Amino acid sequence: MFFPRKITLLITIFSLLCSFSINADGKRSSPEAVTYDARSLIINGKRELILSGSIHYTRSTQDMWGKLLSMAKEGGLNTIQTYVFWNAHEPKQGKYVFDGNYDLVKFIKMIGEQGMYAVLRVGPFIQAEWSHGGFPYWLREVTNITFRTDNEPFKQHMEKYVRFVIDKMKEEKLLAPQGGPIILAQIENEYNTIQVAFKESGTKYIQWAGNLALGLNAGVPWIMCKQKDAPGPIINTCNGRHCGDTFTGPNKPNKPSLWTENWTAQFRVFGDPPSQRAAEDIAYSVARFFSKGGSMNNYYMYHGGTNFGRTSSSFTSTRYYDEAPVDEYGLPREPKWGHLSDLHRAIKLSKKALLWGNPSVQKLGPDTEARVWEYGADCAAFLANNASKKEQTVTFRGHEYLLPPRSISILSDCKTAVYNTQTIVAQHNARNFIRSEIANKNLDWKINKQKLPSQFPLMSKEPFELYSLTKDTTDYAWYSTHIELQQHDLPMKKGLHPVIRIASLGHGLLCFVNGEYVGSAHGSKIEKSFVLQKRAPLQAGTNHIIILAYLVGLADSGPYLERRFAGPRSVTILGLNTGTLDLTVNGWGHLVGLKGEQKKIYTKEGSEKVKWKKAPATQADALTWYKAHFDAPEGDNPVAIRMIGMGKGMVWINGKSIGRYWTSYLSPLLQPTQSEYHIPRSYMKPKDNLIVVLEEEQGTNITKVEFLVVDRDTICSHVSENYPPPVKLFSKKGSIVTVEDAKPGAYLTCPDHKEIGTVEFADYGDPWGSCGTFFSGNCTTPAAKEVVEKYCLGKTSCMVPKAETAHLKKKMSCPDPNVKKKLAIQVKCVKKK
Ligand SMILES: *[C@@H]1O[C@H](CO)[C@@H](O)[C@H](O)[C@H]1NC(C)=O
Ligand SMILES: *[C@@H]1O[C@H](CO)[C@@H](O)[C@H](O)[C@H]1NC(C)=O
Ligand SMILES: *[C@@H]1O[C@H](CO)[C@@H](O)[C@H](O)[C@H]1NC(C)=O
Ligand SMILES: *[C@@H]1O[C@H](CO)[C@@H](O)[C@H](O)[C@H]1NC(C)=O
Ligand SMILES: CC(=O)N[C@H]1CO[C@H](CO)[C@@H](O)[C@@H]1O
Repeated sequence: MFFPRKITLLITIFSLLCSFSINADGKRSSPEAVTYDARSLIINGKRELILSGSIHYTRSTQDMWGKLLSMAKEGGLNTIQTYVFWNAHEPKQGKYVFDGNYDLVKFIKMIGEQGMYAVLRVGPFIQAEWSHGGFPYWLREVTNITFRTDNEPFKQHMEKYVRFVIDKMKEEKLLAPQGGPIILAQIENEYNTIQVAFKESGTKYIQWAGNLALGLNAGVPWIMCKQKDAPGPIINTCNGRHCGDTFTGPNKPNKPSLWTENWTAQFRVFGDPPSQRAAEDIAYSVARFFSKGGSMNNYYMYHGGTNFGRTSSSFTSTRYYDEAPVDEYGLPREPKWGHLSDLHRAIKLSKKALLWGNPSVQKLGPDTEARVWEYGADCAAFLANNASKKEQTVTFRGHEYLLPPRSISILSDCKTAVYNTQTIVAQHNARNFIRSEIANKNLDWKINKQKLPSQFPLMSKEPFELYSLTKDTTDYAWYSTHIELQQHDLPMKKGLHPVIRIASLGHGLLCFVNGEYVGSAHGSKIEKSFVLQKRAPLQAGTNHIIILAYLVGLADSGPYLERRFAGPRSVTILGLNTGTLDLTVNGWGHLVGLKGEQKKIYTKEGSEKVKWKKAPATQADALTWYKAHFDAPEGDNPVAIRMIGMGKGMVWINGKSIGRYWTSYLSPLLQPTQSEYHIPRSYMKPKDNLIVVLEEEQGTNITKVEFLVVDRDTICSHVSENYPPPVKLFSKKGSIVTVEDAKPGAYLTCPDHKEIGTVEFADYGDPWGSCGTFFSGNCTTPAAKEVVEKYCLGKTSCMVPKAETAHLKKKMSCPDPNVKKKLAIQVKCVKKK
């Protein structure tokens, strides 16, 4: 049991570093080492609640960082968490990269400039759906290495890198004791999930890793997530969806209860259907965690972003956690962003009682309870209804509260319910992808067919293993062999053809026989190995078999990451008169990468080195390069490209890869997992941008591809009769929550100072659907539209007071007067005239 419990003595485990610095505002601050007690982290001598969100600098561009961080701050976060990506920073051994979107120092500084804290998850193993879990490829080639266990070569490289990162942070004065924003650091990552594979070596290793971290004298506490036996003062933290109920707690009574990964959705791999985690569910589990004594929560992810280039782990889609509170494009996903902002306000109103108060639990009914924190006159209560279907009214300290099913109400003074996790007061919005007029104008696609190679310089008896062949320099490698056949080997009957059968360990391949494309096949995230079996146009004489094998990222999880294998394992020809012919040890030639990649034909200079032809109107061949020029889309909203009509490949804009696309990989819903791909604004200049597409598959249609402008200018409100006013209208005077001038109602605010141009939908009764697609139910009030127009048209923000609904009720036509009434509004924001 870890909740509730007495606060133990503040234990200072790190020597107090006495450095002084001057803040940006000129004020002198005297930073101290960050410590903790059983209740929370202690920063500058004070307990602190940490509301944190993960944003990975590698998954957006520098010009996006400022806005992302300010949205996080505005959303009520005080901390940003990021991994540190080893293979981004040291792609070649000893050659460090810290520029562009890999500029970790700048990112951390920007967090500090926002007045926020940073949590640095150094790893160096990070998983993160990032290729190789963050390990550089070269690490795999270190003699006798075994990753993440008591192995000398591994420990040596890990130590060198971890030291390098922490030294860099120290040099730049980014650690809290130096006046910088970093308050916590993480060593290793979810090690418990693989520890059993290494038995005592695993235990030894995790002890060693802990000592390594502590020995760096960073002056901030270290954490290990999902690590029950985190050694010494290292804090074990929870990762999961419902840490309020699943976390067994810190492993020592003097450690606080921290939640480092609370998934805001689920990352997706190609082949997955859409997945959402409702804002109400996230809010419930966060409120529960704090109500039970948690003092830090981190949203994983707060902004997911984009896996540019070849950075995603095997089969992971190019967009990452697009369902997070801030979407891939950096736009707020409502109501998630707003509903969680409201939750943070409610938690902050309760902060004093939460951090210094004494906890108690009171059962209110069968599925209801109150968790109360009291500190003198200061009091905060969390009233929980855990019944999954039933709404319940509870009495707490003489007042009645209505609790929707599976919800928690936060009473920031033990009296006023300022927030309920199930009751969304925040506005909703819908994302629009609008065809760009400018960028799609006169798109003139040219093609360059990737020729099959004729030289395969690397020879061996059997096909080479694909990871060690490509060494993470490309997704592609060619395999070639040839066989002599006599006329009498081939089937005599007309219409009968031999078949080529290739068994591969992953991830995919294209097969060519005698220069002819015979087909392709691929595995999946779950089942990486697969078999291709196709009719082969074999003939008497010499037959050439060419395979283009490909990878879609390196694996990022599990033990023995250095011993994963991919690529063709066995090749046979079936249906010959002489029986099955096994070509596996027939002698194979290999060639790494595509000619076009070597020539960098996705860059301006490279594209001029090859001949391009006008794209034909007929179906295209497999393995084709396309190029065109376009002007940057109008306005300054984010930009995407819709790859409908295409199969699988990669897109480059002015030489920069925006990631792999795989539109032909359909989910069980028979829709592509991802159709739109983000093109960062900073990759484009105003005019004449070069786009190059590499398409692997046959029969695609490049003219279907279109440039899009992305917005969330469709905003909505969907509130019911007994909604409270928004939390932001409440404040705390002493220990009392007050609300001045706060009226319940439907609140709407356009993004980016736009104004409400049209009211697209408004109804009072039982409308249904969601923002973007509302429908009237059986109870409807057509007059609602006029009322909303009166309050909102031409305004940046508006509020339709609840009082109006009383008038509307009289005009409502409704067969069942007992129906729960709701007001639904959908408006479109437009630029101010
Ligand atoms: C690698 O391991 C082998 C077998 O244990 C050993 O003989 C060899 O000396 C090791 N190589 C290095 C460089 O440590
Ligand atoms: C809440 O309900 C869920 C299932 O409905 C159950 O698994 C869980 O144990 C309950 N929690 C409490 C604290 O009652
Ligand atoms: C390709 O797509 C365009 C635009 O949708 C269409 O007009 C054209 O007929 C398609 N071509 C083929 C060969 O399918
Ligand atoms: C409207 O009424 C019909 C018939 O009573 C019912 O089947 C339907 O579910 C109702 N629709 C809504 C949205 O409540
Ligand atoms: C600890 C925990 O809750 N883990 C869960 C995280 O979410 C995945 C799926 O989203 C579950 O499979 C895990 O059990």
